[in-house]
Amino acid sequence: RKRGFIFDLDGVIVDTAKYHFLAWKKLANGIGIDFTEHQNEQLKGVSRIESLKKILKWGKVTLSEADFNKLMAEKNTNYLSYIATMDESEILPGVIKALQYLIDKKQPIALGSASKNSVEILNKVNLLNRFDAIIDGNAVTKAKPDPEVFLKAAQSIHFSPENCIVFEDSVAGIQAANRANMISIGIGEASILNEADVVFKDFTEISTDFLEKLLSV
Ligand code: B16
Ligand code: MG
Repeated sequence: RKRGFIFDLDGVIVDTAKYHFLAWKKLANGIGIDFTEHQNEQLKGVSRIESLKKILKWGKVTLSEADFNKLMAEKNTNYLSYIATMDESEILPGVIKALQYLIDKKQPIALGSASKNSVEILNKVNLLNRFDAIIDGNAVTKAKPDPEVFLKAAQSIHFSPENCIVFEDSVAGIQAANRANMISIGIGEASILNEADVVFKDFTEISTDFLEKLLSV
């Protein structure tokens, strides 16, 4: 039996949160706002524009539209300078094995990410050709927890939502998958991702037996 498998990018396939952190911290500190790892956690799965709005709110800073756009562009230039250093060694443990298992079983695989840099990142880590479809921040108008990104991903691989399985590391992303009526698999802390159907610490905990079971439920 076939299922549609939808992977989030940041936090599931690669750990780009550390680069987002460095770039957001530089931006925030540059306008006199503190920025902690804890705050960075709250930006996971959140779009670039919503992330900057949150940082400004935390720092009680208001900006003109022109300055807002300038800072967003600067943040991305800075972030991309980190992305430029990425290679296959940054793929999170167990991910390639799981992808390869699904490819061998001829299961369609789509990306469902909030990032507008997803193609660039997948290229750097040499995974672009493993995906049948890429739905990312460039293809959607509504950010997670809105289900748009996952519904479009399902459509792009021609699967109905209830036959799709989503791997996600963010609370907003798990909510999006649930709202899309898909099976949600959390990657991270069970206490944080408690709305997911099932949670694993990382892909090394996901056995091929488990993936096989997903094809038969
Ligand atoms: P960009 P995901 C999300 O990716 C990140 O988790 C989030 O921290 C980031 O702000 C967002 O992408 C937008 O990324 O600035 O590259 O467009 O987890 O949905 O793959
Ligand atoms: Mg993520």
